[in-house]
Amino acid sequence: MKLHESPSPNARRVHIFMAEKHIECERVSVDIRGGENISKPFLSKNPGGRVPVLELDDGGYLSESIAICRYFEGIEPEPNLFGAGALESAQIEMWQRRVELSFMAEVAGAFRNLTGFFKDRETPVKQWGQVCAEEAPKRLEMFDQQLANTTYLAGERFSVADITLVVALDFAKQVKVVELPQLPHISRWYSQVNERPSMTAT
Ligand SMILES: N[C@@H](CCC(=O)N[C@@H](CS)C(=O)NCC(=O)O)C(=O)O
Repeated sequence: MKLHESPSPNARRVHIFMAEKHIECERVSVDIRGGENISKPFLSKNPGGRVPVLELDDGGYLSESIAICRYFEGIEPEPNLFGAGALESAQIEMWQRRVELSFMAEVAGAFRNLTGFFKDRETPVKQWGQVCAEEAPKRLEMFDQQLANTTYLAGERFSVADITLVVALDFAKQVKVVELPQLPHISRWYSQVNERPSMTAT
């Protein structure tokens, strides 16, 4: 297996997931700044033109971070990060999607539209970036409320939902396009999650 990647939040999600499961594989660096991910050879691996992409030993490819993580969960089931049984799996899926669709997407929208980082391939819309930057912090409240009652985002088990939230928060801090509020339960959870060795995986 080979992981085609660049230093980026979605690749980091996969790095953390792999570290939790002690999975290692060859890495191939993709220059997303220079547009290698939208070149013809790369598009033949992932028509979506994004990293990360997992190249399988049979020559096939998987993209979408969560799909890659699900593959790893299948080949290395422990520790369980997607849940066991109907209810827990659905709860983890629910929180993972809430983070991805309501917070991570806003952070990405603010970053892409306010900085124009990818303006060679898309048209940044400053006003839209501002809307995303205003929305993102509000979306954190539901996670703070949940974490008032649970150790981890989807319950008492560390899961892929925690990985998505920590990566989205760290990316927001790094690119400084969103003002992050100090929320007590997220702060408690963040310190706890950051004690895990997987958090420094690259
Ligand atoms: N939904 C995709 C998103 C992948 C994504 O947006 N990757 C970014 C880096 S974090 C990228 O490749 N950006 C390059 C570009 O937009 O040209 C996933 O989960 O893997």
